[in-house]
Amino acid sequence: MNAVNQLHPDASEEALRAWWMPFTHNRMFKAKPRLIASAKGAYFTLKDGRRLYDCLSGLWCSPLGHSHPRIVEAVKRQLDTLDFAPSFQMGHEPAFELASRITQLAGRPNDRVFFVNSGSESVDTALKIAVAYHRARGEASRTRIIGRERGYHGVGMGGISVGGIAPNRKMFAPLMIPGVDHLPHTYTPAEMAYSVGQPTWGAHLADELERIVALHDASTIAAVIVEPMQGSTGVIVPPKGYLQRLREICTKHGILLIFDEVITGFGRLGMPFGADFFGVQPDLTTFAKAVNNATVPLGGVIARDDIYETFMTGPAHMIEFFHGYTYSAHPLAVAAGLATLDVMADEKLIDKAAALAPVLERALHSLRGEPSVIDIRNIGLAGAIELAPVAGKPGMKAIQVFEKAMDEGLLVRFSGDILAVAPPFISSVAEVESMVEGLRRALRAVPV
Ligand code: PXG
Ligand code: PLP
Repeated sequence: MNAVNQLHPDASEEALRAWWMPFTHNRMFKAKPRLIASAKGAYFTLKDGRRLYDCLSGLWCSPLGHSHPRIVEAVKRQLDTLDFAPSFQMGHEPAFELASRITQLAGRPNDRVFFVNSGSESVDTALKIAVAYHRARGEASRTRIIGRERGYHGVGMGGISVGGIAPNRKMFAPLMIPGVDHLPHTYTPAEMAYSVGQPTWGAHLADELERIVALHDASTIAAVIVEPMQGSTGVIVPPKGYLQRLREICTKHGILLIFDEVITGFGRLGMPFGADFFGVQPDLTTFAKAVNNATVPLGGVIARDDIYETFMTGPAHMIEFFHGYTYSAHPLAVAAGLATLDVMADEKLIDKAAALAPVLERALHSLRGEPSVIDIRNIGLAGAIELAPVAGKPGMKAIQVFEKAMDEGLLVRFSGDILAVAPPFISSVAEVESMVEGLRRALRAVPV
C-alpha cells in the first residue's frame, strides 16, 4: 500500500483506488498517475505544475479552450437562476432557443433537436428514432442497422453493436442488438497512405452497401450509421465521393442515413458540420462534445422535420416517443451551449479552424520520414500519425511517444499505435506549428 510515485508524491495508490477509470489502463496509471489540476485556454496544468498544450481539445470537445470567461459567466448566471428543470412535461425557454440555434447552424432550420447528455446517448437515441420511424410509417420490418468497421459510436448497447472496434465489442457479445451488419472501413494504406486531406481512391467501397442491401433486402434495413470522418480510430478520412455514394444508395432504398457528428459537429472540419464540409446531408445527425465546449455534459440528435412529424400522429394527449433522460436539456448544459454558439459566432471560431487547417496539414505532413512514422492523415483541424508498432507489443510505441511528448509540454491522444491531434480553434499558427515540432522531437526520442 501507499507505493509513493515520483510524479505526484502525495497521490498514493490507496488514494487512487476507488475510481475505476474509463478507457484507461488502471494499474499502469495508478502506479504512475498523471493528475490534472486546472486548465485555462489551450493549456492544462498538472498537479506537479507542468503546463501542457491541449493537442486534442480535451477529448475532441473543448475547441474554445478551457474556462472561456463568457461560458463560465453564462453557467454561473444559470446556476443562480434555475439549477435544474424537469424536461418531462415541462420546459424552460433556453432549451427551445438552443435547439433552434443548432438547427440554424446546421442549415436545417425546419428540423428538430432531441437533447441527451453524451455522444453515446445520442447514438442510441438516433437508432431508436430510426427504428420507431419506420414502424410509425407502417414498415415495421425495417429493423436492421448497418454500421461500419472501425466505427466508434460510443459505449451504449446500440453504439457498441453498430460500432466496429473489436475490443469494445468482444467482452459484451451477448448484449449486442440483433440484426446489425457492417460496411467495410475505408482505410487502405496501400492506396492512400500519406493522403493530403481526402484520399482520391476508394469511393467504390460505398458500393458494398448495395451488396449488404441485396443480402438482407432493403425492406429489413432501417438505417446506416457512419461518422463522416472516423475520429476515434485515428482520423480515417472518407475517400472523395464515398459519402455521396452512400447517400445515393440510402435514398434509393428508403434507408435513413445517420451521420454521427459527435466529433465533426460544431466546427472541427472548419465548417459547422461534417455534412457541410462533405456536401452530403444525412437524415439524422448525432452531436455532443463541442456543442457546449464540454463545459457540462450535453448531446443531441437533429432529426429531419418529416421524421419528427411522422411521430406526431396518434391522439395529442399521448406521448409520441417513449424516450428521454432525466438530464435531457439540463439548464446548465443548455446555458453553456448558448454561450458557446455565441462565442463561436462572435469570434468567428469556425472560420479560424478553417484557417488553421492548412497550417496543421502542412506541419503534420512534414513529419513524413521521421522515425516510426508509417502514415499521416488530416482533414480540417484534425490529424493522425500512424506509428510502426513495437514487435509483439501493439500500442507500446504510441505510449512511448505520448510520454516523450509530455516532456515536450504536449498532451496528445494515443489509441493503439496512432497519435491523434485536434487543436483548439483558439490556437495561434505558432502554437500549431510548435506542437508539430514537439511531436517531431518526441518521435526522434523513441527507439524505432
Ligand atoms: N460517436 C462518436 C463519433 C464519438 O467520437 C461518441 C459517439 C460517444 O460519445 P460520449 O460522449 O458518450 O463519449 C464519440 C466519442 C478519442 C475519443 O480519443 C473519442 C471519443 C470519446 C473519447 C475519446 O478519440 N468519441
Ligand atoms: N435507473 C433508475 C432506478 C431510475 O429511476 C432512472 C431514472 O429515473 C434511471 C435509471 C435513468 O436515469 P437517467 O434518466 O438519468 O438516464
